[in-house]
Amino acid sequence: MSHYSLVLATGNAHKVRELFAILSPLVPELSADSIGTLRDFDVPEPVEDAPDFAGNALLKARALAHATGLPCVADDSGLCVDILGGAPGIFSARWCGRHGDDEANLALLLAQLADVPAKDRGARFTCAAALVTPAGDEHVEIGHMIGHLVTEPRGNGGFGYDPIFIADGQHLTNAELGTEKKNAISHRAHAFAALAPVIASALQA
Ligand code: ITT
Repeated sequence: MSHYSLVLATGNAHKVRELFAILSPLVPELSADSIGTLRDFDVPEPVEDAPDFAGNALLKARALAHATGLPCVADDSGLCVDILGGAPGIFSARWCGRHGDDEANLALLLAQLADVPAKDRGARFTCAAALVTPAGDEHVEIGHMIGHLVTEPRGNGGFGYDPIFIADGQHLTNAELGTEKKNAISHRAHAFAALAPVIASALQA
């Protein structure tokens, strides 16, 4: 019998850290040791073959809820660049051809945008936050963070494309902002703020 009351269906350690920080104040009944992650269970990660963020978030949460018998939360997220028609989008984690190579993904995107002037470098992060309960209830919420891309990476915080993204109203990249400020305005924070009441009621069920 597991002592977890909620499981995060993600293998991305950066996301796990951000999700802990975002969810703890929003769902106070969740203590750190009541939240498990994909790493705590011997369950293979599902193939993310849905055509959109919401579909991929749901399939990740569904697979783990089915395997663990616990309410599961998943995040599917990515960077959508205006001039690329929304790419990398759902392919953000594997844009360079390998899954999870943040440095190579960022370098390839910067090279692709080398000749694009500042006025055309609009982009947004999108996050789909999904909850699936063992009874089969499913919920998804979408959050965005709108901004633009700079030409050189700046800052050591965050992960993924954070060093080249400046959110509207900011002067620093997400990687320079610091965790607290990023978590106050991020796509992930918006999506999970909307999902938090649903998570709270699933925990009471
Ligand atoms: P899981 O599927 O196991 O959750 P993943 O890293 O494969 O982990 P996604 O398929 O959702 O997750 O891809 C997310 C990618 O989008 C991530 O690898 C980054 O490249 C980018 N990304 C998402 N949120 C980001 C953020 O807050 N800051 C920077 N890059 C982000």
